[in-house]
Amino acid sequence: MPSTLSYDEADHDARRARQWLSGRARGTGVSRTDLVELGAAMSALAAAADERGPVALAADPVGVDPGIVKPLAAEMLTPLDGNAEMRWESMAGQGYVVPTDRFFVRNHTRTPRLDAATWRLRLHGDGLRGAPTRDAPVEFGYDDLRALPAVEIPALVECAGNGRHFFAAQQGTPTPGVDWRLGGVGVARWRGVRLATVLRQAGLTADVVDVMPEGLDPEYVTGGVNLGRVRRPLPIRKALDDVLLAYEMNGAPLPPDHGFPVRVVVPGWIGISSVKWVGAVEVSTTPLFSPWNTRFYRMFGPGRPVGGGPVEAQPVKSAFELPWAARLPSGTEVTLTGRSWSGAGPIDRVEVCTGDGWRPAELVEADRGGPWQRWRARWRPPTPGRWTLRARAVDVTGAGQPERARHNDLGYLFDGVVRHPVTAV
Ligand SMILES: Nc1nc2c(c(=O)[nH]1)N[C@H]1C(S)=C(S)[C@@H](COP(=O)(O)O)O[C@H]1N2
Ligand SMILES: [Mo]
Repeated sequence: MPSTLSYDEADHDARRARQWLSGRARGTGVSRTDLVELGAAMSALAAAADERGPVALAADPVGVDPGIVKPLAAEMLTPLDGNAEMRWESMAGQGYVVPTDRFFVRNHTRTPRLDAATWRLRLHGDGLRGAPTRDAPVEFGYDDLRALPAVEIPALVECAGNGRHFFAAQQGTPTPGVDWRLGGVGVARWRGVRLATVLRQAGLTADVVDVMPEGLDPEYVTGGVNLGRVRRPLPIRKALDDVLLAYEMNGAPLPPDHGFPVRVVVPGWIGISSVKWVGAVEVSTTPLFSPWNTRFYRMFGPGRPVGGGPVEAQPVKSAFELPWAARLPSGTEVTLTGRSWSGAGPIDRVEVCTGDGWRPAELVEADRGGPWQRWRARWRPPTPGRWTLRARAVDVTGAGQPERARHNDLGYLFDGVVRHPVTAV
């Protein structure tokens, strides 16, 4: 179940930034200027970061992506510049979780092939008081982790850029980055050991501030600059709360594309926090930085703080389990199904609009309190022609979905009501 703790993200972020500027924080690959002179320049960098050529796609039903191991069945996944977006219609009639064959993939480079037998998780940093001396690394093998107490939770992983397409398509303000519609999200059952268990076993000092997991996939090079391995710090409070080191997804060992042998799962937080193929975790008594919390995955733009605002929890979104665009029979009653979710807590209520005002959707009771909520609503398209379907949800914190999402230069956290086109025939 989602955590009920709330974090003052802005507070933690501001503290990080103050310590950074006073020279008390560290971050390889991040310069002081990055934080002082952020703004438009950062958008340009991010734009360069996403300038990777489109992946050639065969017309046959199973696509191949050179950076992704699993087959991309055309009815389940749409290739998107080296990533793969889930097709929402493939969730109709499915259970609570997204089957692994259609779970979205977001890779900065490519899926590495790792061997669990030789894999090690290395914890290091001045926040450890493990043997033999402070600052010495502590290692765990795959079997060591599997021998620790296990937990299994349904958790939502969503790309911060999910819905970015609609900044351009609905609001006329395109932003750089992967052009996700709404399929950059999924809920899976993740089994593993709590990061807290491993951190405590390694031995924490009393003054730990941040922990930073790092992936074993290739270093990320963009615009001729090597930004190193994918990594992003987490405040210790979140790290000790509901974060998992997961080795199973939906009852099977993690598949290569989703982080084999072990990945981090940070429920409700932007996908980049859930580092795949984790190899090291830095534990630090001073705030940590990486390009993934300074150049990318911050809110830049008019009305945003100098240096950008933090991005941690996902906002509220809703999606219909229908093709884009859908064809439905006119004059016949159909059951529209969909799902809504929020990183801040469970969904409280959902409404749909088929053109004649908002009305409540019927919620699947079994999903109450979980990371996402299935719902349904009946509709009889009155006449042949084009229709627009809309859905919007409110979570338990009272957060809802505006008609128009607030702009940010990198196109994160789109929470606007999406207008889903339907042709009735
Ligand atoms: N090591 C590593 N971890 C990573 C990434 C990556 O490229 N490398 N991508 C991140 C991003 S941006 C997202 S949205 C999620 C996607 O997880 P998935 O591919 O299992 O759906 O993984 C995150 N973890
Ligand atoms: Mo992401």
